[in-house]
Amino acid sequence: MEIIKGSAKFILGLDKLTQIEKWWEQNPSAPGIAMVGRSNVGKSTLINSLFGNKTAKTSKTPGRTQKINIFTFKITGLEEHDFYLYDLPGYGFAEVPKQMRDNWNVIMDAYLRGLNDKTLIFNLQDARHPNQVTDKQFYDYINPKEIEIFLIFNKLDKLKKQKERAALNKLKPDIYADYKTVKQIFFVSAHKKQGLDPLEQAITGYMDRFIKV
Ligand SMILES: Nc1nc2c(ncn2[C@@H]2O[C@H](COP(=O)(O)OP(=O)(O)O)[C@@H](O)[C@H]2O)c(=O)[nH]1
Ligand SMILES: [Mg+2]
Repeated sequence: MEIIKGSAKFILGLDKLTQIEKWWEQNPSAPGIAMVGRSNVGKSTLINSLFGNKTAKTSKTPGRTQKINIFTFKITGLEEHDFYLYDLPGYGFAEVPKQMRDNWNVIMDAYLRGLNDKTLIFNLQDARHPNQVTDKQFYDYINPKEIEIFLIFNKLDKLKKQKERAALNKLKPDIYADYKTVKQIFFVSAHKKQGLDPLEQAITGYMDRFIKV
């Protein structure tokens, strides 16, 4: 099974509490994946690498508007089903204005309150700078909600030395121990399209299972 490249279509952007509540009311058991991470960590690049080159551009909003952008996508062999991709608002802008942080919380709270058990949350982090302050804050925020997270370390191509990669790999047991919400860890370069096969297999495998329950 594969994600059909170019099948992703932007359907809508949500930035209001009532819109998000309405979305979950109308789509209570929609199977999908959601991407969240610090700004600049490579979310758009990963989305484009997984779903086809022009996917994330469709949703490009000027400035720093924080929105949940929703796409549908298709998987080979499961063409009759629509799956959902949620590009969640990034966190951890430098000098983030308080108003924006508050807005992020409002949007994310509404999204996570309605979240069904058929949506996988992927948290992207920079392989060179794992576990930054704002990443930790994200986990502090997510922990009490008992939500499962799939952690993706991106920009692996920036770790040139085998030693650096080995060091990152050695963090794995600590991460699983420290963050109970982390269920799987992936290492990728969205830019160089490296390490994407296991990630894509995880996505298609889960979507396949979700439509059968
Ligand atoms: N070297 C490298 N650069 C990357 C990778 N993924 C993204 N980038 C770069 O990081 C910057 C931010 O990427 P973007 O996808 O816009 O991040 P977003 O803010 O999380 O959506 C861009 O300049 C990308 O080209 C990667 O795997 N390797
Ligand atoms: Mg982006």
